[in-house]
Amino acid sequence: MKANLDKITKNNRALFLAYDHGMEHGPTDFDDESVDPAKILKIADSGYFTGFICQKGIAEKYYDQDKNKVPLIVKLNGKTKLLAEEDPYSPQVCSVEEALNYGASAVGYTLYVGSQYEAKMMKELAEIEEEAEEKGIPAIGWMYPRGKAVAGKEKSKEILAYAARLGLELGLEIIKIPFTTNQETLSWVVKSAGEVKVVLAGGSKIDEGEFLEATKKALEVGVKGLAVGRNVWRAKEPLKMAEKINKIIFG
Ligand code: FBP
Repeated sequence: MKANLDKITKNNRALFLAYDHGMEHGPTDFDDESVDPAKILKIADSGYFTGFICQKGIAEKYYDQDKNKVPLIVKLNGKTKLLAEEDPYSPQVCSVEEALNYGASAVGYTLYVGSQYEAKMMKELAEIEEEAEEKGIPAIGWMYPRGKAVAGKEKSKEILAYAARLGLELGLEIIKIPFTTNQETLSWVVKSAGEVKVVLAGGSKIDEGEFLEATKKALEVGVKGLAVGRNVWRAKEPLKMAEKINKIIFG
């Protein structure tokens, strides 16, 4: 069955609100407002987003399939930053089946391209992709170059394009790559990904104007949108920031 991208895209573009940081970084990214999943889900449900990304625990306890309008995207793997391994492995912690029970419209998985555990993660992601396709929902890959083999080259044109191409070869529908402002790199990444839609992570919080400008520039070379966290929910006024990003992406 062909995965249905209609639910999580609009006019072939996407804007996802990412909120899986509690597992990846711990609560250090949060303040008194953003530490509360209910408040972030409210921002996600504002109408500006085509998806809300979280881990299974938040999906189970906060996402209400009858009330929430924003489509749910469940991250199926994750790790903490406490071990800070040079070659990271991010184990699967949720199945496609479980994500569907929470009402997921898509599933996500982080693959650390270049890590010594890359083969293990490729296998897990390939199995997830197969099952997601059977169920008709899209599989989204966080294609993040990381590990000794790619140290210092994580955002190079060649390595980022390789990570993007891997997403196409593995059968993914959307790939998310680390935030970069280099148009030449992004243009080659987009070409390398073929029919797979490329979205950008937001990265650490930066100046709002600078972030909006970078978003515009990324779209100019074929990037299809963002899967952004901190640059929205740590903005002075998250809803206003969401509205501005939405305007840039969807017009
Ligand atoms: P941001 O827009 O806040 O960067 O979120 C994107 C994201 O990929 C999250 O989904 C994830 O939790 C985090 O960044 C991973 O960060 P890191 O680069 O430290 O692994």
